[in-house]
Amino acid sequence: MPELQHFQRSDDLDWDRVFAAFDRDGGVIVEGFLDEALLARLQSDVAPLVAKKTPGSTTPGLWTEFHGEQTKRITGLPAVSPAWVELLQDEAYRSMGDRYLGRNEYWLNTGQLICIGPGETAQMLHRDELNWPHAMRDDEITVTAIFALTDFTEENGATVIAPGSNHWEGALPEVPPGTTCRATMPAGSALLYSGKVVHGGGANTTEDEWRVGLHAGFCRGWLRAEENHQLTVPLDVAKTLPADVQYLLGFRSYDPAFGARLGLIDYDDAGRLLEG
Ligand SMILES: O=C(O)CCC(=O)C(=O)O
Repeated sequence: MPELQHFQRSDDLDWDRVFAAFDRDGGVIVEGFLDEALLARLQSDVAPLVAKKTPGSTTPGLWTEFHGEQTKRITGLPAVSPAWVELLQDEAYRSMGDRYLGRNEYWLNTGQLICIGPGETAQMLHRDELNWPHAMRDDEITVTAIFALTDFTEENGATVIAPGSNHWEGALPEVPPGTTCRATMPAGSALLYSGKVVHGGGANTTEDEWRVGLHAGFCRGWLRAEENHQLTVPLDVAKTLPADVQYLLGFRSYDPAFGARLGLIDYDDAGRLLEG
């Protein structure tokens, strides 16, 4: 039975070993990624949003199924969760982006809560990089963390993942029986995974348990992000955020070392709009 390697976050965790497992399997679990205080603040920041939201997608067709009829998805979190803004600056989380996408060469793709409710069926298996089929190439264009804000169990919808499928040929390969496992992990853990690994949300077979995950991916700065942060985060709020978070949300222009500049205003850094 395939499985993902688990690590425990600590000051002396060897992150090269973590990323070696990431490279081999396409995903890895780091338990204790969020310390207890940050986990508690995240849970309390999002609780009112989760309570207010009704499950299901407003987009018809395939998306209704993909988003999940018994799943609540909530975006725009930097505007309402100081704990999420803090996590966006976490050194270990950012080291995943720096390593695979290049320092300052990526922005936030998604920062969405995915709350899988009782009765939800398994999501279609997919690769995140299929958001940008024309940009797919050998190296990563997107990498993601799913932070567990509740325990993730086989019963409540822990992510289904095919370890090693990051190396499989083809855009969306067949998933042979027996090649997937579940990313079960205690609350506070993070599943870090490749844009190339085949995965999907799991079925929730419980009567009354919600699986709450924070799906937080990075993509290359020259790609259009899945979430439109500049409309979900009001400008007044954006002005109060740390500069590197403003950059991650696209309120500052993409300006990698080699000189390209994207997302400009009056041919200058969009960040000037945040000043004064
Ligand atoms: O919530 C999960 O476990 C995975 C969800 C996912 O992959 C997606 O919605 O793109």
